[in-house]
Amino acid sequence: MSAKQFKLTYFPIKALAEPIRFLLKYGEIDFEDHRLDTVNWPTIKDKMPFGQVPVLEMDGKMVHQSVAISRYLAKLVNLTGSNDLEDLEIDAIVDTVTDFRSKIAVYNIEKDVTRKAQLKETLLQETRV
Ligand SMILES: N[C@@H](CCC(=O)N[C@@H](CS)C(=O)NCC(=O)O)C(=O)O
Repeated sequence: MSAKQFKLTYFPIKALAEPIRFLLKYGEIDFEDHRLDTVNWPTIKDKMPFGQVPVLEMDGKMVHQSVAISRYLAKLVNLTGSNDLEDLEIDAIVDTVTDFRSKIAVYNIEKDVTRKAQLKETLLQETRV
């Protein structure tokens, strides 16, 4: 589809990179799926924009922010709405998923057992419904 060379850099997990991988696959765009060895991350971090991943390189140009990358790729593979209102609805769903994911992330990284149990209760009884 595109003559550009794509390289996606992320950790060896799905998380924020998986929608990008899905879109590239959907568009039959060849890409290097570079899954970082987490042990080497401290030496790589400084080379990444804002010290984070996922990062997509297109002909060597690095871009970051998973949702911005996904929006760009959605346009590239014709997976956008057919008008501004449909685009708004798509963006609203994406932002809702992002909100939900951040709350789950807070739960996942919590170390305190009592606080973790409270967060789980809130997730199940309030956030999920
Ligand atoms: N809003 C950013 C968040 C990126 C982010 O939080 N990346 C994490 C991995 S999920 C990261 O690079 N963590 C390593 C670090 O900050 O040192 C996006 O959606 O791309």
